[in-house]
Amino acid sequence: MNNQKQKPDKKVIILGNIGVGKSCLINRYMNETFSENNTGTIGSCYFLKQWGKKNIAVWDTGGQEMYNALTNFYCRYAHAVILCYFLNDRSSFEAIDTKLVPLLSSVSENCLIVLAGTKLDLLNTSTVNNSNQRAVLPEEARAKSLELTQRFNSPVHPKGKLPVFETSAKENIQVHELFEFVFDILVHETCSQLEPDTPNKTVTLEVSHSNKFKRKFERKCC
Ligand SMILES: Nc1nc2c(ncn2[C@@H]2O[C@H](COP(=O)(O)OP(=O)(O)O)[C@@H](O)[C@H]2O)c(=O)[nH]1
Ligand SMILES: [Mg+2]
Repeated sequence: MNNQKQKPDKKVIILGNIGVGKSCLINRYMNETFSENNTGTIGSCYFLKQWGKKNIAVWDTGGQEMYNALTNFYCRYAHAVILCYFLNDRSSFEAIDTKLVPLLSSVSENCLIVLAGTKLDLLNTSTVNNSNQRAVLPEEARAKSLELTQRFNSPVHPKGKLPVFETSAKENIQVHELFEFVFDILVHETCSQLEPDTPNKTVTLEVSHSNKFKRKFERKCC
């Protein structure tokens, strides 16, 4: 591919426990494909996407404990991190605090942190059994997102949209929206940050911007 020779301007990392569906999200977005028998990711690999005038590298990571040191290394200077959790597996959501956030010590200043619940389609199946029950409520994900946005002083979307998505790579739900949300924010670095000492409960993400900025932001990229 031609753009693989170009140097990336921005770096996005996708993290989450093994099997949450990281590689399938990327495959759905990049190739419009989905595989029921996706093979595990060894170490890390990246894909390039041109967005506007920027080249954005999206790094896929293994998720296994043995790759943690490697993942920590790949997180260096990341401009955005997508933290994935399986919507019907509580432990994968808890891993955000216990396992994933500790890997983020070397990300760029004001790194964008996005939460992505995965396999939404499994919650919609008619044969409801325990394994298909939702284990993470949308409001819990929103609260976690606000906490992380403050902690990392992440940029805020000009329309106040929270960086939280519930996705299905299989049924192509919210996958393009997820990646394009990230890319749009990364190519427009003038997004505002939350005030560092703003208490959680009073945070409003409805930030206003000049019309000039809005026009720039909403312009369709490639
Ligand atoms: N039903 C369903 N299965 C999925 C979805 N995304 C991934 N999977 C399955 O989950 C397994 C692990 O996916 P993979 O992307 O390799 O996980 P990774 O280890 O996080 O990269 C594979 O068998 C996929 O087919 C989804 O949106 N819906
Ligand atoms: Mg993988």
